[in-house]
Amino acid sequence: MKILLKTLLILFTSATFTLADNISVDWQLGFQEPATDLMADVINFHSYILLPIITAISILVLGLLIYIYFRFNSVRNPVASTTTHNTVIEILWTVIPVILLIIIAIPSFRILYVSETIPDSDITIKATGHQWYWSYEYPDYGDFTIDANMLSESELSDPKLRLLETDTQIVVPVNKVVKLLITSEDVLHSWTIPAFAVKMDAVPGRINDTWFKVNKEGIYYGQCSELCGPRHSFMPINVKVVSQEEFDEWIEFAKEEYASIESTQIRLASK
Ligand SMILES: [Cu+2]
Repeated sequence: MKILLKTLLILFTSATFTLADNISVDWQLGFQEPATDLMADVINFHSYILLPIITAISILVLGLLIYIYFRFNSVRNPVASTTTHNTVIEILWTVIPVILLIIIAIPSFRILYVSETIPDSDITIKATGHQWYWSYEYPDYGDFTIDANMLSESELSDPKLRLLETDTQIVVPVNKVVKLLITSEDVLHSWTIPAFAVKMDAVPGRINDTWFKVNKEGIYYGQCSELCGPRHSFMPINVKVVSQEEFDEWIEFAKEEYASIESTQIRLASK
């Protein structure tokens, strides 16, 4: 009983942590808090369509098994039936699953369509996967590249988010459509932020695109989600979502801070 209460307490408190921290926590059940409308749709689809259907099917099948076990065992039913066909039941067990699949397919296709259709974007970011870090470019704002390496354990801030924090975070404005171009320099990687419902493969020699529009400020965490080598778990993704004013300030800072060496040389040479 004590253990049960303890477990319930952990589950309850972890749910509250989730709301605050935009990260997964020990004993968490379910998804992180959604930060985009798309992720909210995904969670609703899961919680109000998939989960009830799965639960109902499991309970129905379990109930039938238990009923058969007691009603038709050899003691209560010594002479077995020789029935081989029942047209009504056969039609039902074909038609009902078809209806359920249609009920699942309609909202599922809608979510897929929304995630694949990039609206008019306010800003474009290009993410490149490397063994084993991510680099980012903001092509709308000139020629600079940001490398985001994982922080080692001794460098972590408090609370210590092991395997999640990077030395530089990419910054995006809140409530703006961000178009993300994703590619890789070496092997397959995958750019993922669970709270955004974004997971897109980074493929060498090809550019994939996706998008997100975050509706709350904060720092969001993700990890490379394609097995890419021995340090696959050491290339986390941080996105800092700020107001438009803060973003404008940061982009001015970033242009100087992360300017590439070549362009600095060109600038110096032209002076
Ligand atoms: Cu990777």
